Amino acid sequence: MMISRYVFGSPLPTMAVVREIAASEGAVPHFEVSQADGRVSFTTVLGEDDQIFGLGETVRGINKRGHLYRSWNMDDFSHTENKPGIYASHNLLLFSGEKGVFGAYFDDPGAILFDLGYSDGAKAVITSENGDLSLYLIEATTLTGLVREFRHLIGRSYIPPRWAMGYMQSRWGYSTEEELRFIVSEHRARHIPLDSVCMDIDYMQDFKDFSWNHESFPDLKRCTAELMADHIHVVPIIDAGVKQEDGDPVYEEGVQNDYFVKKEDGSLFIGAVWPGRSCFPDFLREDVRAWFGDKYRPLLDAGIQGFWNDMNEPALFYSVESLENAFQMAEKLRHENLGINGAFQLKDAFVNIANNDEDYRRFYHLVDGKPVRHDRVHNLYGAMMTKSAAEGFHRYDPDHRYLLFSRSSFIGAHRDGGVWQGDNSSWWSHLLLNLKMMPSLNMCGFLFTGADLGGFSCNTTEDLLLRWLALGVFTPLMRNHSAQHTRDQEIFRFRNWQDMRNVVSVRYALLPYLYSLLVKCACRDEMMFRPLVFDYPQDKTAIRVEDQLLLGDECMIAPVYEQNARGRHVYLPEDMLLVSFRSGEEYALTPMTKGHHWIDVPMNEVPLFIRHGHAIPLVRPAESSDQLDTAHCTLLGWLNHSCVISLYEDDGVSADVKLEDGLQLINISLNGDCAVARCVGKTIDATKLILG
Ligand code: MIG
Repeated sequence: MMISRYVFGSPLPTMAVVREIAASEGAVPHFEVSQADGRVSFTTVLGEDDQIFGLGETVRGINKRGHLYRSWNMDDFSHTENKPGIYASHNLLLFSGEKGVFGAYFDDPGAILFDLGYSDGAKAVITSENGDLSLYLIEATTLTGLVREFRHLIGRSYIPPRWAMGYMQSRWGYSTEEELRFIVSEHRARHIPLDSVCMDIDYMQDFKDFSWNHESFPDLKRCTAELMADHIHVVPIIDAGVKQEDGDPVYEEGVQNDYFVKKEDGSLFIGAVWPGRSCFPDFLREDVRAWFGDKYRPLLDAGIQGFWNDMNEPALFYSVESLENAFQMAEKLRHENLGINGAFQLKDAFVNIANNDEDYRRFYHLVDGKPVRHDRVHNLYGAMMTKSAAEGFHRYDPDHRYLLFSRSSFIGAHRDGGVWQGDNSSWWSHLLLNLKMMPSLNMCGFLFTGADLGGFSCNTTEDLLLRWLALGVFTPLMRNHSAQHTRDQEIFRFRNWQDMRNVVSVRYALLPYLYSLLVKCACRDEMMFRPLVFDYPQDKTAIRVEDQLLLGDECMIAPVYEQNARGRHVYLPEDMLLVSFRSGEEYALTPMTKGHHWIDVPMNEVPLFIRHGHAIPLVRPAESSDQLDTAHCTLLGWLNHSCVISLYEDDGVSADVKLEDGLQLINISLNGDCAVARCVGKTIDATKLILG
């Protein structure tokens, strides 16, 4: 048995895994188990050089050893190193060391503490705070093998439509049809490729879910149709909280049918988000998911094909109760001479009204008809909202792929949609954090992911956006998004927009390759992005590299992530071809040998490494993914023998994805100093291949 399951307490359903595994009895391998105060802890001894991977979307390094993390989905817009976690709970750990590898998945929808060599450097202690969980132990001989086993357990990853891998422009603040058109035309006029524009909360009427402002969007259907004619998809946001307002159909139906979460006394739990006082659908219930999922219909009818779901941790600005407590505290302190303690008490009384632990204990879900206090299942909320939307889209149109990405997630949601990495900042360190989250998310099944390019909070700089786009070229979700009141961040706002445009064109040249890779990885339970340790476990240098990643079986990426740098150090674990892209059509090729190198990376270049013996296809860039000509391609690579490469291709939209049906084989034969490539239905230029 490659995966075994051990049960503690009475686990609540999470829908994370799709394969049933009978519970094992007896001692748990690898861990010492201890139970106290309702908690259960799992302790494993770490060798001096052991590494720990996993935890999906969170802060800090790829190797998680040496710090404390906590699974507790949280709307935290400051992704700094001291944080225990952010919006997601991905409770997978992979241990790797002298004695081999093993994996552990803690299937628990409540809070879990991961003390990974923090309190005691030689131990990892994982504590389930509720003590009710299934622990899955995964055995394999390699890290890649562990991931394949685990991914098989949790089911096939979400596959977006191909257009979703085009460039997206977003900003919190776009509020009118004119504004969307302006953004699009500024891209089109400059030939900056673009496939989608996102609408943030300002398109709504008073921030009410599924409404839109009819003054700003007098005819949404016509607007989306016109933009679609220009190959642009409009992608609106939907928030978890439903405005409490008489007359609002979502609110009224929710109340009538008892679809919102309630307090112990049976009254509605009221928390505030954008629209002020709001109610929260009990997404853990199937009937509520079906109801909410159908609410997307009017927007779908208006021609919308994709959504992003936000605030689904769920985020709470305050609850009626927490606000009242804060006012009482303020009242109490009002006439006092506030010294250090009093002053902080007053301030904290208000700061703590948001996302307060006590509020998450105030309301209940119905699980199998029985009330379950929210904190016990907290980390599932976003995933169940994603499921609700995904199932709604499927009912609406079972024949087509949909675009969906969420802020909060739990393992299981990787089958229904993607995730964006939340409110990062326009900091260079967050470009690197974006890179580091990619493989961790991939391990947990989330392939369609990316971060807000250029950074969400704070003001970006030209060079940061340019370098960040050069990483975004490779991430499946390639979206420029920024917060209200920050500096304008669209490419066309900048002096060096041409360089940025050329960087985006690299994405379009690679798009068929990247989409093929995503589909293959989804269908084969593989990672698109891997840390070097996965492929070179014996290479003492490679196993510690955290600022380069393998991409597919063919490539390695090494973005520049420091301001004013004009190059960087890279470690090549084997001979590779450096492709220095100046655009999707212009590039220099430099064969390089295994070892340490300094590479120059001028501001207008995107570096990509291709492993010796491999090749990838490149198409002519276009201004939208629909306009790409995939019948013609150019191969890039460095080959010393004939080979066959495979490429998955389909219409990019039909729901049913079967890998076998879309795999095309490109035969490359080398004859002396000449390469010839053949593939049915394609014209292939093999003259750029480096031979030898
Ligand atoms: O409290 O909708 O992460 O992308 O722009 C902020 C406004 C709410 C958080 C999302 C961000 C979005 C913003 N939202």
